[in-house]
Amino acid sequence: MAGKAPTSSQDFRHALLQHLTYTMGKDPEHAQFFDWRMALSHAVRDRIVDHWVASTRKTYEQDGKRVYYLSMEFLIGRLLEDGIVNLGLAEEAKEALDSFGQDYRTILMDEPDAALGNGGLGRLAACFLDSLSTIGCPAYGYGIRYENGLFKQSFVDGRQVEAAETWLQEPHPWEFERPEVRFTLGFGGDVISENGKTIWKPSELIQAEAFDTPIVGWQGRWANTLRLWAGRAVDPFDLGLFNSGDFAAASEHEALARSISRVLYPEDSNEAGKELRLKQEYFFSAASIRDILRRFDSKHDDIRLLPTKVAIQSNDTHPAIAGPELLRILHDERGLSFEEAFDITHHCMNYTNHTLLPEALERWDERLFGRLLPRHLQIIDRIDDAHYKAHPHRTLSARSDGQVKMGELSFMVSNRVNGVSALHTDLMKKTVFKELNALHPERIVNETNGVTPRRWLHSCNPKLSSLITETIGDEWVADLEQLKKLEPAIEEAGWLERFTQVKTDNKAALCDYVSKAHGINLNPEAMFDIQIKRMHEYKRQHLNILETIAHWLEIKDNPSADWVPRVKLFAGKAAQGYYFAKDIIRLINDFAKVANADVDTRDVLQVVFLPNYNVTLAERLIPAADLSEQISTAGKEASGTGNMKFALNGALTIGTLDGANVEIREQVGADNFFLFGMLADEVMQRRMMHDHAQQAINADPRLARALDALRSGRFSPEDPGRYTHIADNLTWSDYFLVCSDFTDYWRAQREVDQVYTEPQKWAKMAALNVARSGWFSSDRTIRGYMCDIWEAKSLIP
Ligand code: GPK
Repeated sequence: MAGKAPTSSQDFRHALLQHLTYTMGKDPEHAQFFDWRMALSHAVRDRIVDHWVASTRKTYEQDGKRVYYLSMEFLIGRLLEDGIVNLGLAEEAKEALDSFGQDYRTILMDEPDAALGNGGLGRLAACFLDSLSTIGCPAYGYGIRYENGLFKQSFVDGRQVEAAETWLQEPHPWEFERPEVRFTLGFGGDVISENGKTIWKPSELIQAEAFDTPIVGWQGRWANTLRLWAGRAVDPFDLGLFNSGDFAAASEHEALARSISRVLYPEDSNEAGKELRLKQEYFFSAASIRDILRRFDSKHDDIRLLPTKVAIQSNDTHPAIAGPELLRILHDERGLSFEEAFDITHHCMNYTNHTLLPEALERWDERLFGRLLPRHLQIIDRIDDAHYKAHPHRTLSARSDGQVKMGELSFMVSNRVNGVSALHTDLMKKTVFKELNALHPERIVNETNGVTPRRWLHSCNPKLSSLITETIGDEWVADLEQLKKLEPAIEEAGWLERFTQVKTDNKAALCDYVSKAHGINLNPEAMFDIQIKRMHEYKRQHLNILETIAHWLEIKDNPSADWVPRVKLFAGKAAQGYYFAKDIIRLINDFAKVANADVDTRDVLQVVFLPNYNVTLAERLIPAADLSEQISTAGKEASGTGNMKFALNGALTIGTLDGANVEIREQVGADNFFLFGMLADEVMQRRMMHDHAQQAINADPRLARALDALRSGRFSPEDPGRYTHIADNLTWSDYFLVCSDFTDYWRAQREVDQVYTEPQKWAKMAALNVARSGWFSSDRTIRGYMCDIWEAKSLIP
């Protein structure tokens, strides 16, 4: 493929200086970090653009099927390092910066995270973008250009405090504004009939404007586009009002329009239930559908060919309205019969389900829905009717009980519906989509999640990456299954020592960071035990802290015994209104304060909750982990992807048989995984027992003692009743079965301690985790989607 010839560091130095001078207007003498970062970003971007233009050209020439990934979230993190790593520019960039006396890492870390997502679902979308480009599948990501990404988290007296995130405050070098790509969209109004045609006359109009970010794959062989929509007013400014002195009202339209792309709803596995959220969903789905049709129309006259050129993936139900919108355009505006419009829509649309939690399945009040999208409500009824006609015995529908059910709607409209791990897909068939699956047994497929090895090993763990490359060559970066070739090397003299040294170095680097950023000195000799993810009761951070409290009490009984030193690290954000989760954060912080000050225990137990978990912090923590905590109540974690990142970086997992843990354990071997806890069906059985928690508490004095410690107020002496409600919740309701799994979790933790005292054994288990994690590459996942769902092909020869 065409593109700039490989650059020498001289060329690169020149490019950097050019951009510093002509893009930033600065003299090296006076340039700040920011200027250097921008100059570097532009120099890298120029090289990305060469590949991007070539890929786009080729896509148009070949007119292959394009994949459209619609997602409310893209948790892409920092892009500069990604671009540099994928283009293999690290040496040149470093040398060029060195020659100006600038530190490469400092400049990379100066970039704010693009936090346009909450957690796993958004990060998965970002890994998929990387894999789509690496594989060379022509694809577009479509989402919203939130002005404020996921909130910033800090702690005040141990409590989570949220502040607005402002990633766009500084100029963002990666995007290209496309003022010419604008679509006018409507809300509300009436549906009328004119000459036998149905016409929707919206009462409110808004524009969507495109911003494009190029996403370059490994070695620059391909680059796709992430297109994010921003809200704009149709008539941004009312001069009359302004001249009459009402300055605020003069810009009101603009303010209202902008509010639609203003914030990312800070919810995770929870329905936001806000009108603005529904507007956001329609806004970006409808703009994307128009863009897709415009691109198709530029080459084709026959709309019936649409499914041969277009595969749309709805990332969860947030973009589900894209289906009815496409159907509406084909039927109302283009005059196809409803049946034909439905058929075409159905063959273009697919849907990924990411959760079985009932409270997370999107449902909208039909009055709200009908007020904003009156025509779509009618279309949903017709979809229901058509489905009913085909299956007269079916009992469920997309609209019932006064609600529009986005899961059912997505299922009915889609050609394929997929779960994100084998267990999750299986449970989907047995629970939420039981009836629909019986009617359409071919529709549900499984695509177990994956993570991009470029970011989550090669780039975040350069030392392990080098060791692997020295051992087996560098093809693993784009073909992760090659990690299997490490297995024989693990047996060779000296290899495990080098592997262990990498972990030791990574831990030292993390200690250095934590000390500089937070003034906390971690014990680098201790086992680093890490739980990082969104705060949720089903993820059971409280099981972890309860076991830690029990362990601490035991250490205090006998401080001079031979304890295995541990550093317990936590990070994660709680949804703003999720008070129980916020109290778990506070409990961990309060307990940490007591434990870390305790002279009896602090040498063998440290507890730290790091604030503001984001992609960048994950990139620091995961390479330094010894133990990965994946302890959700079985049946609740759809897949998990953090679990894969840890295993890939040589951490051992302590986990339940939930989500992709099941497949991780299969891949790495049961001997190299610390399993505990009930299975998904045992969970369902156990929950039927009315006194499951009390029984567990009565049977385990350690658990009883830890709960008593919570109730005693010793972790919050100034407010002794602070954690009574957590203890009560666990004792009297305990929906997520913390108590019932506690004893087995304790047992597994002691097994962890035992193995950690045998460094050789631990290192071998950890190395086998790396060697056998190749299957968890998102390249494998994307190939699965391409083959089973999209019928799309790579355009890289
Ligand atoms: C699932 F339903 C949701 C949601 O709203 N947000 C989110 O991040 C996660 N998810 C699951 O909880 C994870 O198990 C899964 O790995 C991830 O989506 C990606 O599939």
